[in-house]
Amino acid sequence: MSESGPSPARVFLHVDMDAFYASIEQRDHPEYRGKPVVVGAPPHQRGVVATASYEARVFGIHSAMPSREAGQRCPHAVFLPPDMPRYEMVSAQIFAIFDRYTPFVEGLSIDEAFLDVTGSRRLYGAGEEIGRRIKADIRSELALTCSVGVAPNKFLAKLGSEYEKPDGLTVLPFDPQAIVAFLRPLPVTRLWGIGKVTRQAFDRAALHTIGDVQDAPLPLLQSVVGPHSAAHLRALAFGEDPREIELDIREKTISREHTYLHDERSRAVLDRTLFELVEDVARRLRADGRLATGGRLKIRWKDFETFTRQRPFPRPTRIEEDLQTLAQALFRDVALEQPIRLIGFGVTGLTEHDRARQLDLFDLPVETRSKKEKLDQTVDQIRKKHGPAAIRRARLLPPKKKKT
Ligand code: TTP
Ligand code: MG
Repeated sequence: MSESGPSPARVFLHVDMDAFYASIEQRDHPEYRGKPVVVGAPPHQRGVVATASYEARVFGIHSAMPSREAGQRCPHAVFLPPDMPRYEMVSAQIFAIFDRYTPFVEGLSIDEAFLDVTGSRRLYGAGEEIGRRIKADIRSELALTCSVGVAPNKFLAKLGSEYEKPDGLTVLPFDPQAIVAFLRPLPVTRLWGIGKVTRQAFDRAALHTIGDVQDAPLPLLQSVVGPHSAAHLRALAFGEDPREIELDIREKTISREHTYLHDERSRAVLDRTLFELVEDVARRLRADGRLATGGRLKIRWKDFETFTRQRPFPRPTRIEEDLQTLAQALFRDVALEQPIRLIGFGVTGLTEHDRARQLDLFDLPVETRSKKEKLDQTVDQIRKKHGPAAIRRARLLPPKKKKT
């Protein structure tokens, strides 16, 4: 059985962006293209390399290496501080591309994900074709490259994406015998969960390749990694991995909308409704704890025709004022050609709090941002205690529409 032969029961993809932070910097600053680029701490300070461009990797520079050492290895490299808000934004765009091809997407980090495309093949072709399309979308829309592995399970898909980096597309065998043969010569370090200590234990037991693990009697494996892990590792050595995609069950958007009893044509009334909807979205976003990367306005006209307009925030945010500003800007651009039935606002591309938090280190002014967040929290607390009407924010009136 191969991907092109009888249709395999399950098909997984693993997609991993190439030199992610460094590639974004080279894309956005043409003068860095073709040059060794190191993203992370500067070479004369304590701190480490987050990632290095492939040109810098030639000098032996890699993630987590002290920047001082990177500076010694390649003094003419371009050193750049991480720009997390920008990388988060690109990450959201990449995940939006994955979402086109399957609802079963498991994000592993800012730049990699597993996709279960088993059910997508009817629409988009075999796994290899889906991998090709995703690469093409990422290249044409975001001007970035990634590496993709196509395989019957998650473990093998990840092996595949690492197999030919950068800009690779690797389809692993789907036939069990061919899988076993493919795995045999690979070093044991390719098995998941093999860290340094385990590796030494493997070395002592003369288990160097995945083939050695396949051939080892179970008691030997148990003596090396313990009874629980032994069965798991042996299964992996034979290319078996029963794990399913773990969905991030939290919604990626928070939105609210309002339908008028009578179609509305007064901009003042519409502004007011929108303001209150955004207030509510902001409150729910704060309770959620994540940051939004974009905002979306929804309008349904009297004749039921519906449209949405969206725009990214300058940086991921959960500050109410940012949401209001964006919502007003989006609505200001809408010409009221007919009365409105429904108006709605939502935030999109919600991203994890922790990861995005680091952005404050590099994206000043932190002071102002945290003051605004504190103000938002105080409003929430007062409302919780005394009810929603206890405090009203002064409405920031949208600027007058430019005469055209
Ligand atoms: P990786 O996918 O591990 O690395 P990469 O995308 O830079 O390079 P490639 O996949 O082509 O080998 O990590 C993704 C990003 O995560 C990376 O660009 C920077 C960040 N990162 C760190 O900040 N610290 C780290 O130790 C690692 C490994 C990554
Ligand atoms: Mg990567």
